[in-house]
Amino acid sequence: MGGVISMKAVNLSGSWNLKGSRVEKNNYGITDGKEYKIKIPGTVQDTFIDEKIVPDPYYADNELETLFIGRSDWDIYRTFDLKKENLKWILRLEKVDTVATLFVNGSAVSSFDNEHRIFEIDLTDFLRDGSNTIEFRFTSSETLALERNSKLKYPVPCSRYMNDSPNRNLVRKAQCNAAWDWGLCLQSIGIHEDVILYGCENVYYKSFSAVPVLDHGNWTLKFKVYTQAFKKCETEITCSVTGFETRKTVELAKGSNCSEMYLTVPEEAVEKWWPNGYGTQTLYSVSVSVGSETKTRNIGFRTIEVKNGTTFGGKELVVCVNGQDIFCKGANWIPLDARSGLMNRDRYFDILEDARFANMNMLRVWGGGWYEKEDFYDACDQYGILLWHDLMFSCSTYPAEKWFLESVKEELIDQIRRLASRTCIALWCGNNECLGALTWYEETIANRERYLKDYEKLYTDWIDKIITEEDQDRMYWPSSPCAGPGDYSDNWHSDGNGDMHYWSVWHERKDFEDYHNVKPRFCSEFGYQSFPSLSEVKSFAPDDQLNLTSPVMESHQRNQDGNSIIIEMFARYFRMPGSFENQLYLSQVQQALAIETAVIYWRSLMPYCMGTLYWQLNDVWPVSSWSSIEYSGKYKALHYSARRFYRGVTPLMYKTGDKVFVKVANDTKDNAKTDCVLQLISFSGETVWEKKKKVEVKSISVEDVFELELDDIDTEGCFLTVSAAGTESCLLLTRPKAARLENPNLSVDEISQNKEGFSVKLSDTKPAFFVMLDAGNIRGRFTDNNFMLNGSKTVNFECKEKVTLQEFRKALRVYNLYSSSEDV
Ligand code: BMA
Repeated sequence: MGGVISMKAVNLSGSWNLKGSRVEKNNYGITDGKEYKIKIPGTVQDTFIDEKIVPDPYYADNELETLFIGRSDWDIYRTFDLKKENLKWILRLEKVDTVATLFVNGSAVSSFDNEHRIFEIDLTDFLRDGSNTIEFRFTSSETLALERNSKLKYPVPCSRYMNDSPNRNLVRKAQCNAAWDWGLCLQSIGIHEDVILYGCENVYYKSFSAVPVLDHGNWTLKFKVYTQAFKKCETEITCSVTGFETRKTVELAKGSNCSEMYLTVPEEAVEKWWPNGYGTQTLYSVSVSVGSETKTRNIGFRTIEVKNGTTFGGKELVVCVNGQDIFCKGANWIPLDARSGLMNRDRYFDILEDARFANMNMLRVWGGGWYEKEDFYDACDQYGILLWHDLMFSCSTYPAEKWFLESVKEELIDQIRRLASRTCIALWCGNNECLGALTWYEETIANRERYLKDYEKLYTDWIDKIITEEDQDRMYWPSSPCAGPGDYSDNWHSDGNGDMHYWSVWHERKDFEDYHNVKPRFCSEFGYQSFPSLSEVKSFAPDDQLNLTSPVMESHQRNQDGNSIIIEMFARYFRMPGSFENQLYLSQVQQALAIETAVIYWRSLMPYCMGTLYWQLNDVWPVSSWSSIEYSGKYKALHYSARRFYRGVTPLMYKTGDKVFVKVANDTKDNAKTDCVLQLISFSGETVWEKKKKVEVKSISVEDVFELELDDIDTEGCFLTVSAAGTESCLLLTRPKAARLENPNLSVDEISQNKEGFSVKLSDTKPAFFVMLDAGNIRGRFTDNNFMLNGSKTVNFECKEKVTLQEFRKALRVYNLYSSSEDV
């Protein structure tokens, strides 16, 4: 028996038909039974938007015009020809979004209600030679959510947002599709991955995982090869990597099989994979053949451990790669776009490279989105970006009833098997803020016991066990934030153990200096909002809406108090910005200042604190939010600051009360030597004094360099700059509104074109602060931005599109603090 195993793939992606079967009232003439073409992978929303049948929901308040799509029911279908050839036919489906029944040649085959699952369905008995029809009958996930809600024994509350779809927590679908405090409601309906039919002889070869383990000078690659055999049979499995190979004849039982194989690779035969900033990211192609069917994937050789021992009197959270403790620097990741039709490999690679540009080494895949596309993980592996990976539960209670648990179990098995080999994934985390959420709602406050019981049932008794069984190589961290396994306290404001989310400066409107009042072991969320830049605003707001409180600007601000917090902080720290444009600019300066204040202080606590991930890297649509990169890909001031404050060896300067502390941090794996220069400079530009010290900073440590009493310093007339290891940073000694700034007479002296884009020469006669160059909607980035200028400087713009010098010159704007209170 056995022998040749081969599979034939029939890709059913491409043009399908679409028609509504229960279409809600709308203004676009879309009615039940009316036929359209739809591209699969794709969604109903993308189809109507791309065809301009409905307006773009990202523009103005058009979102409201597209809500009906997610509330309606749709059929998506096609015909195709097939030669059955006596094969078994398996349909592979991934990211079916979400509530649907599959019909093949008129017979109901399977139903779906969990977007995170991967389905492999045997269609052999339903298919015929010649023409076949395949049809997905989708129903609105909101309808199912409401129905499930009506059947609950007691309420299972979740957080609510503007324009949201209710009871999102009762359907396993990206939670932020239902709206969030930075996202529109776009309850997508469709299929986000290719639909592929596999014709198989005896065996369907599903997938494999390969995980490297280092032991006494050798790597052992642990393989798991997943197959489905249609009858008992023998086959040969071959696993290989970079010239090493192992081969075994295995007997497959009828049904699902997981064959384990091991391959030894001497440690010196491969280069290790390191996170960004710690070494190179060498990846090796691993291949596994089952019979004559071969699959390949890239992996890196590295060990990973998350330490949670007791140090400094509390529970640490330290990510350790190849035996090296890593200071985790980065941000939180939300889905790339609210419209999956606009996601593509280039965009994933661009934004992950943006993270690398800002010296990040970790992103947190936040639990309100989805298990990402392969392109995302490919980019993280390639750029050395570790992942803190939440499971997809967020800001909510969830049911602990059997139907829910079973669905979650299938989802986790599918996803963990898919992602187990990913070099970049450092840990699995149970959820986002669901432990905290136990104290958020009337119902949970009134009966915390009941909800805590359900919480334990879901995350401890159920999910923890599934993860441990499926992935022995990664830590399961129960929740973000939390104090650690077995601790169900609300870790919201406690900083001694595990990870914390620190939101008091934003949501509670505390001063920026309040970041100095907490000493997190690992801060996995803290954020500060800003408005998008003018060109970004213009992409969604017509000219008559260019005002912070216009209806369109308010519809692109989803945090109820967002605008008022930003404006109140202007009043607390800055002179009021004059024009709309300056309000946008200053909000970005303010955001950068807030996050920088936190990171500089928390990095100074290393190794007590071993991670800072700010909220949030990206946006799913153009909106006022906590992101450091605008929806279009343009960097906000914060992203440029992050590039400085996340450098491996960097000066840290902060003011607490009347004292200024100057330190140098080194979170690289090598010891560092640098000169540290501190200067006190007047606002007219004269250096009042200069101090210089040679500093040696060991790996993963911080060296105190200077400590300064401000008593004898004219804090309103001077500022400090510090430079070390090629990075300069500056500190105003009062709130900026009190500083006696002088007119810097900032000027653009020369703009020229070069190989990468453009070069801009700037100069001033007096120090200028938060100098921010802006190239409008021309795609690209500056090599430096949001800096202090005292003299002259040339900054390059790396341009990502074809633009003439004239166009660039026309688009270029330069902002600075002094001019921000002007009316223009
Ligand atoms: C956090 C996140 C998100 C949210 C953000 C801003 O705590 O987990 O749910 O978008 O706050 O409020």
